[in-house]
Amino acid sequence: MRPVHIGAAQLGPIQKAETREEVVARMIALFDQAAEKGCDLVVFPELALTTFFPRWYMTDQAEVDTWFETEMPNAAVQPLFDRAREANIAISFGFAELTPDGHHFNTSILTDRTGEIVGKYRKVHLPGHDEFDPERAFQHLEKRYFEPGDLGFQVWNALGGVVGMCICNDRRWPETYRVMGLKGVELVLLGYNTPSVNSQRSDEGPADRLFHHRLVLQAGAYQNATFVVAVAKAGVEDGHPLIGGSVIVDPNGHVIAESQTEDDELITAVCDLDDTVFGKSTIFDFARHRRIEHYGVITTQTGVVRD
Ligand code: CDT
Repeated sequence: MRPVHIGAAQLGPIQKAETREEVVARMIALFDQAAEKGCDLVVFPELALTTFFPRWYMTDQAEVDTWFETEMPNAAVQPLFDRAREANIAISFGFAELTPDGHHFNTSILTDRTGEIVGKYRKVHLPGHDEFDPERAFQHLEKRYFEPGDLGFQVWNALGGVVGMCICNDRRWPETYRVMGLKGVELVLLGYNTPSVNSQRSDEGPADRLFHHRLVLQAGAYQNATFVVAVAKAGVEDGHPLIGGSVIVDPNGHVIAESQTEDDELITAVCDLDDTVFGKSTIFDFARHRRIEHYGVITTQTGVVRD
């Protein structure tokens, strides 16, 4: 048995005017609930410290940069790191990263139980567009404000297992899970900000959005025999709704914990990482069953090319 007690700390909406200090206080309140329950790890959403700013079109780079963190931890977030270290609990959360040499990434980190950052992931699949799009009901400007991540899909030895991270839109791509699966991942952590409606078609609403969300998480977990923990920033941010639906999925693809609200809400599950062994050694024993001679186009082309 390799049990890891995991807390998925969903955040409700963060309004544009809310400060990082206010948000970190909410994160600490969720963290304390998780500590009370005996969690080993607490996972927070994508861009956890601010509103989902890529919905706002900005032309002044100085204004854009106000949404980014130049250090991690920094003064605003230090109280969360301190609390985590005192409680001997690992944490993971997402933030906008501005590097010393001027690069902008949509990033998440994993700490160990002492509050040391042991893993960093920079979002690879950036959705949306890079210029103002008057055809859309609202903007999604991740391609404007971020560069594609340059670290790939790494995994880390942590909490007695093999842990990987991805962020939001990455969860829709099977390659994300498979690359980590090929590195033996047993626990995938991800946060997300997913609008409840499609900005480009009015007939795709929250039910479809939640269906697609669960579909990809459950498939990714099952097909790679891994736990997946997906944590929302949810609710209505300055008039723009985001889905909830934070879940913990087991290696059989079953949802074993799910949030019920679109507010700050903690869900927990004890995940025995040994539950990944059966799938990895039978139907998804990659070494025995994969046929890589037929997979070449996966890494040599992006769009569709007819035979
Ligand atoms: N944050 C993020 O990646 N959101 C996307 C929205 C896609 S629609 C442009 C998602 O895949 O949930």
